[in-house]
Amino acid sequence: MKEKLEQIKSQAIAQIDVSDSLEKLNEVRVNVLGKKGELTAVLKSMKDVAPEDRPKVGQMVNEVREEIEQKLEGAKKQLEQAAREAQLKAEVIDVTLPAKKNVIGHRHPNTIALEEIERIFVGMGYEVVEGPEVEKDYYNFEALNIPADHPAKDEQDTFYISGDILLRTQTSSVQIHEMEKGTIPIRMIAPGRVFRADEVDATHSPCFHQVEGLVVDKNITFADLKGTLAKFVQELFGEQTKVKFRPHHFPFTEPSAEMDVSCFKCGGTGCRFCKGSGWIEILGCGMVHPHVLEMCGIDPQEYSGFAFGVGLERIALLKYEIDDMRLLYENDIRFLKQF
Ligand code: 2NM
Repeated sequence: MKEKLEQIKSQAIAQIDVSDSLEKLNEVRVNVLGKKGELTAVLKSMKDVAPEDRPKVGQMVNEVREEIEQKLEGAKKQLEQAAREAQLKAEVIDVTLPAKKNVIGHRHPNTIALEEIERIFVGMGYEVVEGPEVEKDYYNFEALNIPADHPAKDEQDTFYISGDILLRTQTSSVQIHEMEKGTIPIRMIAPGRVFRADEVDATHSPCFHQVEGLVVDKNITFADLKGTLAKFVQELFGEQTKVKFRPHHFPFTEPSAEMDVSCFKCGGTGCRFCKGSGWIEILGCGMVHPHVLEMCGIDPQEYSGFAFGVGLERIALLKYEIDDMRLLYENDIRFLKQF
């Protein structure tokens, strides 16, 4: 019996010594100390030992078990320590390596154009005001002198959320809210996203951006409108830029006009860029209709104002000589990086 126990012990210790993983150590434990293990088998065969020898044999079995357990525990600690050291070694960071470059994208041409426009108007004392993209029919149409049966409503057909809630077709609704507050003078621009039921092509998108401007005060005249907008495009396209006003019609302004700028490519002599005319259409404008002022609670006898609206994409396409609006919405970094 003694020899048998010695043999189990030395075999187990030899196996523990060559175990190079926690799994292998556990195998040894199961094979020797487990329910069906060799040492357990010896214990089970105690009934064959003479009764007077049993305490001695029992003690021997326990000693061998204890020794093997201690050996197992020691080997386990060593393997765990080695694994920790290997992990630490593998995770060493070389702080002298050059850092990875973050790709942080590029400002969108719309953003560049908007920031330029904002800079110009803020420089003239204007406030930048934003408002909701989802609007009531009243603020998008009715308050702008576009009643339910007005043909301009067809032209600006939009997306309805429900009966009288819609996606705004212009940012003028922001100006209406501002006028309703009744704090005059007003000098503001309202940039933002607008929506129209338009098919996508090189110059149209159902969702685009506008910047609309509004000034309301005593004694505001068309001369103020002309001077302000001339200054604006001279800052935007260059000091030599000339402006031309053509009579137009908008329901919310009277009189109304469209403004052209002299072609900044050819200087007005005519080229491919301006289709030979020397002029490029740039924005719509006019004197705020007395009826619009009245609906906002402003007395048109005491106050007057001018307003204008420009398409941000149109400015970006012109300024950066991009010939297809769809390029602005693809967000291809190789395209965006050029501006
Ligand atoms: C344009 C053209 C002309 C305009 C009018 C107003 C308001 F709210 F005062 F009535 N805001 N913007 C306006 C005037 C917009 O866009 C082509």
